[in-house]
Amino acid sequence: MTGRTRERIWSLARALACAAAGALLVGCSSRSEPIEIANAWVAATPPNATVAAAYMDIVAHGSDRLLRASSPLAQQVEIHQTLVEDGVSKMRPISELALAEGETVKLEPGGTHLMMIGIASAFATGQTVPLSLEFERAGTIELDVPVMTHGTAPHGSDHSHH
Ligand SMILES: [Cu+2]
Repeated sequence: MTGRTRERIWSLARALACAAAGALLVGCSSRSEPIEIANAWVAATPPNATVAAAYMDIVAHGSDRLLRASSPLAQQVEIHQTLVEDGVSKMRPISELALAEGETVKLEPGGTHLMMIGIASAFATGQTVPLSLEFERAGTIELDVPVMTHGTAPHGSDHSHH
């Protein structure tokens, strides 16, 4: 058994133990995943759209940087910031997104988001969109992101289970 395999089994065992103990106990959060993605969604688009925006919460357990993103359904995916200049809201591409340790970075409407440019076809509710995020340290994380409309999209972890 390699050290890496042993490490994986150990972290699985710890994750199971944590789940049994109640996953939200302080000190019980698994540190095996350097980056966690939560509440990811892609906004549904009008029928003839060529762009779509993706949103999510990125939790970094160590400092990291989101270097680039891609999707087989878009020609390119840019990291965008929304800025208000002279009262007009504008989007501007940024080359990377810094993540501080322990911080949750929210990609949300009106703020930072991923812009999918040159999408193959419109995105409708019920569909999922593959997204690949490349982090400097955590490596590549593949996601299947549900398409939602603004009204039904997740707003954060305070939306707990019923
Ligand atoms: Cu944008």
